[in-house]
Amino acid sequence: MVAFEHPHPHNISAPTTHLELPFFGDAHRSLAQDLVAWTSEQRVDESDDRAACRNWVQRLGSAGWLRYCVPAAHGGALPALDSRALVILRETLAFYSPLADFAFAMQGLGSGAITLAGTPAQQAAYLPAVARGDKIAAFALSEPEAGSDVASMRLQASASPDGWRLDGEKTWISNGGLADFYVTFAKTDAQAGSRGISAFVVDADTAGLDASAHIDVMAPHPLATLRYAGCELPHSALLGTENGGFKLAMQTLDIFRASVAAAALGMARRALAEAVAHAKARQMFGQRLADFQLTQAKLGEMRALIDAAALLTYRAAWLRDCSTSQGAGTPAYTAAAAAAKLTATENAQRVIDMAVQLFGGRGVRVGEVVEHLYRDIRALRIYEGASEVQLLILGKHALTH
Ligand code: COS
Repeated sequence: MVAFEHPHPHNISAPTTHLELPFFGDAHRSLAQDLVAWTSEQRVDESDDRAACRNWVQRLGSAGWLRYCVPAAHGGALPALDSRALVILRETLAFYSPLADFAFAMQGLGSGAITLAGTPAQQAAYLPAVARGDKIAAFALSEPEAGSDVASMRLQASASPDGWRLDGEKTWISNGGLADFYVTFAKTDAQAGSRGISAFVVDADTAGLDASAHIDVMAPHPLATLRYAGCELPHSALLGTENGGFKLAMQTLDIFRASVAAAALGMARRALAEAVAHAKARQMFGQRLADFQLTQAKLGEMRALIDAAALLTYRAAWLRDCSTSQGAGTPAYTAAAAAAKLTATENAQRVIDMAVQLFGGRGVRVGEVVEHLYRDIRALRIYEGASEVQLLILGKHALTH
């Protein structure tokens, strides 16, 4: 495997002019500038995705960026999770290194349910360590037979004398085998569908938990199947209310959906920047590739797809942060986040494909930035709610509001 050398040619830096839009405040603008400066100086060998992910978590923690994943009361940067800050962080990190974005995002997603519903003791035990990069977090929801259909999960949590006992399997778990703890969703009432699921914090060293089955994917990042064989958990491992796990999972995903859109946006912006640089440099038929109207039309289309994705992404983040009537927890916000995730990931796939096409043969050479982005983007249309799930959410919302 050829490493995705990080960062790519330094003459390309992440754009920031869109931050002048009224969705953002001055604190967001300076956050973006500091982050662009920091990220463009990092050098991480990404040939081993697990080692690189650890390295990124440590760097992101030391530099203070992970503090945006948790609230200030537990070592975070701001009083509450700020969706626009998360969007800026993910968009910028993904522009430079999709793996850096992954490392950042999983700290947030893996600890999000503890931020939302943890007891003070749970929050104190996990959140400051997540913010420092001392503990790596993971979110264990999917199962071999329960991806989009979360409610059909089978991992069973039964009451035991000292607490709970977990038996079953999770799969496609990001940071599997690397994480220090897994926020795990399990059935506590097998007959109750989505109302019979509860969340638990499971430490990686819990007896009976096996995270050694790593899964290799087209854009390498830490991923594994988890086996829970009679994992005994204390009462204090229950996260949130008993049988309240489905809503907690949905609320956690809601926070981060706009940020998945932002990651896609960062990758699309990088592909456009690469395509523009290539079009200006490449000579063919006695002129620059950029001088052909066909090229200009393609770049124009990429730009429009990116702008559409950006506006939906920033709108969703702004609604969550600032709107009382359409903000966090409202169906209108869920729909806005779904529209952002759907559009940004689908548009980014098209933009990156167009960039590969503009690069011609070089576009498919292993090790080219656009070749790597082509593989990186694909999973974003599937994970944290596939495009089809976002369409269902939007369709349901259209019919009921
Ligand atoms: N916030 C809070 N509550 C929510 C919610 C949200 N975003 N979405 C649903 N709920 C609640 C509903 O209000 C409903 O509550 P009641 O039981 O009190 O009525 C309950 O959860 C069930 O909702 P619904 O009937 O809409 O659930 P469905 O089983 O129809 O599933 C989808 C809805 C498909 C949208 C959901 O299962 C989903 O998002 N699946 C994708 C999951 C996913 O992202 N998987 C990837 C794993 S992470 S990589």
